[in-house]
Amino acid sequence: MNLKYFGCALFACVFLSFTACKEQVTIAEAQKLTISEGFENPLGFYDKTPSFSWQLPVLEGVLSQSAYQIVVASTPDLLPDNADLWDSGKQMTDQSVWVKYEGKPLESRQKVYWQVKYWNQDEDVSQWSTVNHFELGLLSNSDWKAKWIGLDTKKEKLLGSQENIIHRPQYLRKGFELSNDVASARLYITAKGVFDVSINGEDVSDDVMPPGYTPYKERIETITYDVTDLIESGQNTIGVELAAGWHSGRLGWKKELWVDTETPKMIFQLELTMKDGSTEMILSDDTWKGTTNGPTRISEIYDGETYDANLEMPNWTTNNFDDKTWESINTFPVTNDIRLEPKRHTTVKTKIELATQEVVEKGGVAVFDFQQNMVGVPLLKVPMKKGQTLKIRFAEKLSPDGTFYIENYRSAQSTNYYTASKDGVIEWMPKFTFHGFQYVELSGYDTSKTPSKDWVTGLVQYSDFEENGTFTSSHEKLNQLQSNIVWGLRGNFFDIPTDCPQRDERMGWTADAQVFAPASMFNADVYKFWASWMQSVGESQYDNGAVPWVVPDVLFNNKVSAGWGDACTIIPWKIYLRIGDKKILEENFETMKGWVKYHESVTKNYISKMGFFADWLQPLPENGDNRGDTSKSLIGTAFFAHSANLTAKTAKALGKTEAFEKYNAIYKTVANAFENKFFENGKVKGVAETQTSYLLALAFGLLSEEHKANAKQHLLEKIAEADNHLRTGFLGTPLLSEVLDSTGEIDLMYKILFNETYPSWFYSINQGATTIWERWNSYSKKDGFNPQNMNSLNHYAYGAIGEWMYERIAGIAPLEAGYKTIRIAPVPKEPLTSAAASLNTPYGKVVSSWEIKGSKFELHVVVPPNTTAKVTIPANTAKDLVLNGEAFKGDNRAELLNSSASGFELLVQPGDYKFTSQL
Ligand code: RAM
Repeated sequence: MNLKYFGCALFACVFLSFTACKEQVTIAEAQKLTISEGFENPLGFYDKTPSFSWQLPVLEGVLSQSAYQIVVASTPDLLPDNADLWDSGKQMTDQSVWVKYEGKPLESRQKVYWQVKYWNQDEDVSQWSTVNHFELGLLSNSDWKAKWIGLDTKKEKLLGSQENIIHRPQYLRKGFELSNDVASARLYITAKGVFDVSINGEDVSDDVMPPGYTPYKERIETITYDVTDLIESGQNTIGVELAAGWHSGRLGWKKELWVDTETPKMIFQLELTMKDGSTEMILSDDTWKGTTNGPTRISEIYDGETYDANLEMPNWTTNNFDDKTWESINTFPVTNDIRLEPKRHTTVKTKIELATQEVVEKGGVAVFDFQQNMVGVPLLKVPMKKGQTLKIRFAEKLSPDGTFYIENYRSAQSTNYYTASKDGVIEWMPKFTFHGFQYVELSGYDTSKTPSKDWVTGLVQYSDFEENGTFTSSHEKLNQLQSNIVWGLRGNFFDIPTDCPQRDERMGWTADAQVFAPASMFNADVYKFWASWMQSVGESQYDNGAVPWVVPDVLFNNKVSAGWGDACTIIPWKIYLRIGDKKILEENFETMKGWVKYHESVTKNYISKMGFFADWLQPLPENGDNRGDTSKSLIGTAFFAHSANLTAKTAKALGKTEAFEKYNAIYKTVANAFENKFFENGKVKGVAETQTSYLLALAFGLLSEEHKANAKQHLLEKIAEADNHLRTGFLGTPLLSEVLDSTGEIDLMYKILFNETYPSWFYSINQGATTIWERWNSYSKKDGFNPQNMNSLNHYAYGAIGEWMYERIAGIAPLEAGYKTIRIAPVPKEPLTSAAASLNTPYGKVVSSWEIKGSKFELHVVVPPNTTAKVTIPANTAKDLVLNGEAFKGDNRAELLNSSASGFELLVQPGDYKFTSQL
């Protein structure tokens, strides 16, 4: 294709004038077309005012975009010339991401086709891109003709491990007959609970525990499936398994809520278009039948699943099944108080399969070790005898005597049972629960067989996003830290950002989320994941502006905490910096304002009375408290100022000048009050002097210019007093690298990061960690487990350091929101001799990879099209800089901006560069 166009262009060049030739030059088309938060050709899409993004190809001759044209139509054959929904016309701009749709209003079910072309820096025009498409889901409750259905699962009064009411999983089915052939079929479905749907004996999808977890009293997400290929002409059968999930399980700690959870319900709307053009709908209604006498007896997120193969109902999702003993079901109308909206991020899926690394058997009990702490379920292929019950237990770690360490699961039983109906190898995996574990223990199998590794496979489950960046270095422990961060992400992005995946929490703790969000954005494509959860944050905000501890709010305790509720200002802002899409700011601006107002309401003379978790889990607290030594009032006031500042910045980015002035003034006033109350000449006064108190003051810009240097000195003293170790908890830790870096103390930050002794990141690695731990001392080889049972071994918060590893060790940071301009500024230090990162930005892949070879520093940089990069190369600038093997002279691709004592600073256009400097 390209060649053909090139050929034409060449031909034209020979025969036509130069101007005419320019008109003919056609360059390769735009790639990676996505809509809104990065969706590729989605079905059942949520956004009727989407934005469009594309990437320019990596090609000689494509440096930047000078214009674009987008065409949007209701059928593909109308493109590109007869776009009936929108033709943007030629827009003279370099904007290639987040271009808002401005065409005809779109509606539920609508199919939309689009393509784009661009003009490069020389006004050469590209070919049209391939045609991409999306189809909207059911956007409003009035689209639903179906009813909620379900059995009364309360009447059995079955109680669980904590006297919580257990709703037995239910099986719902319906047969229907079609007299015509189907041209297209869409299934719209969701549950108050979690579901698994089959049609004519086929699984409709491999989604895990859909629809996921939102503030169910406000909004339940709906899922759309294309089931055209599953529908037969003639007789058909639908089968839906429905379990309690997050909706009707014992989530959180409020016992009084579990004793009377609402019965699970399901809603189903199958819309069929027949080959003759007629339409038909199959709905959940009173014609369905149900039973709770199926094989899955109990499913509970914390406690696990119980399965009895004797109760299997072969073919129950096919036409060959008799349901006359099944009950009729209850129906409930769709009301307007709970919004039904298409899911706005991806469902959880099985993403990785881990093989067992080691099996140890003793007295009929076999322990399978994955040598990696993971989250999901086991796939079991185990020999059993009829009537045996297999007991399946989990642990993150073994106690020194080889027994399972499960104290840290607290009340979560995390145990599955499988009863065999015949002799032979069973194949089974739990369906409506998940576990956090490294070890699986089996007992109750056929002990005449020797356990082997293939009995258990670890199915790693998380929201279906792709990994988006890589980081590696010459240091094994730093690489292990990177791996632990990524496993923390895989383990705690289970539809919502969870604090931990294994004990009786697994909740959307807000501080954990805000400290880890930036690191997550480097490692995975999680913009839609965060945007979706931020919607839940907004929906969970109380009328007075308070943002709860966890989202969705299952604690219902009306309590707030500084540094926790501030997730509502910090996450949108930090994501905006990495993505450049103002939508995340627009969507969260009101929530931010409400939260700042709430902050204000708990102050006296701008000094905060907001307390709570403070610098949570600070190591070696003098007061012995999990909340650390830093003053709560100091922390509250610092976050009040910081949230006001981020709200001001947001207002500015959104062009809201008046709001900017207002929030900026609040920020300044609070900062002033903060300094007067807690500092004197840059030294903490009146409250405990801690690393975190200085970090907050410096990171959030709360001190007057003349006192900053002093404050930094006092911080350095506190760090020196701790023998150059950190003394920071959840709130202080992410600020450590930021402050030490921005104040020129990078050597010290390296020292702290590469510390091997407690407390440090490598300490846990030296103790065998394969994930990030909740505490700096969750476990040690010498002293064993931390005595507190609040001791998760998979808690991503301290993985926040991943942000600095990418931005400074490897050296990739956004200089302008969304990496339109990129800062490549690695800071190579001992003990590293090399480090490398790559990141898929909205514009394409950025690479920064360096290596020290003797006195030489080599830097490989890739800058994607339509961006520019400021590249800082450490060097002895008296000596030559070499670019791609030749002495660097500077040209319009790479231009010298500055050379200083520390190195060269260059402005670099898109392309691939290998620099060599002398150190
Ligand atoms: C713990 C959670 C979470 C933390 C809160 C304060 O129970 O696991 O990590 O944010 O407490």
